[in-house]
Amino acid sequence: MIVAGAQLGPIARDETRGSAVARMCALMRQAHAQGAKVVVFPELALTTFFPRWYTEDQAEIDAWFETAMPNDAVRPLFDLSADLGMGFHLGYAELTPEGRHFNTAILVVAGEIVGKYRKIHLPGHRENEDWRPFQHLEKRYFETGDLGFPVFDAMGGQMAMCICNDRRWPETWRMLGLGGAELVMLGYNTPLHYPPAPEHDRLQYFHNELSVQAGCYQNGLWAVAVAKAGLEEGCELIGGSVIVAPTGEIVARAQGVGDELITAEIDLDRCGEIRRNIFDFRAHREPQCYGAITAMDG
Ligand code: CDV
Repeated sequence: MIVAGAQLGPIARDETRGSAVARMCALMRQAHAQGAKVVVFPELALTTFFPRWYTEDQAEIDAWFETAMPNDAVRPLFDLSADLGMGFHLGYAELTPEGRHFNTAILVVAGEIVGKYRKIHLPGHRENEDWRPFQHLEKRYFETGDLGFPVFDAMGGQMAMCICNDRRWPETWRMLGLGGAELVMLGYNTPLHYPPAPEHDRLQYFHNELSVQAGCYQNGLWAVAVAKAGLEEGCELIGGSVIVAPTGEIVARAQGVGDELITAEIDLDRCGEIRRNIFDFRAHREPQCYGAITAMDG
């Protein structure tokens, strides 16, 4: 199958959801014209990355969240997906009827939601930290995801999702690998500048690729990892969207930091190249020795 990653350039604070959706519809049409069966959009793709601002006003925060999916603003994407018979992955801020807040991603196939994931590894902090040039308040505005690491039978394969910071954690990839995932879709908003360790700024693109390539290789699966990129409200976000093979090789990579489509022809059966060999879990894993992974947090 051909898969696509639709990197988005910055979304301004005052850009409407309708405008972001129109940009994504254009990219979905382009993906379809190139034969793609599914297109992956980034984390929190409907709005600017709002956790960079501190507020105690819950109504102000809730305005960044979606209370229904689809809703009127997002419906054009669902309609286009149905018209084209295409799949898409979308990240958005979810406010449930019970008042719970999640950083969420969905997989939609031909206009129907077939899978949902809620981000488990929430980076950043809870309180305003004046010394930072921008905040990263995911721990304040979201709850830890409560859906585990599900894998969905869709589009002729085993589909899974994770979100941004999740990609840095080997536990994420192993859970998805053990669940039988063949294709992992993920979006990210990664600032180029990491205030707690600015000496790592020069490594941001490398760490993105390192994490995704390692996850793919060590679990024998494909990934499409897609950025929201560019200078967004004074904060530089990395691009570097990639499609990675089960061998860990990058087969497509975005060149810029704006709206940009990347595509690759992938064969899900190639997961077996790794899973039958070096990472044959059943033959070689020793879970009785891994107790600390679930017994300890640090
Ligand atoms: N949106 C994110 O999860 N961003 C984190 C940053 C803060 C390190 C990331 O892992 O890219």
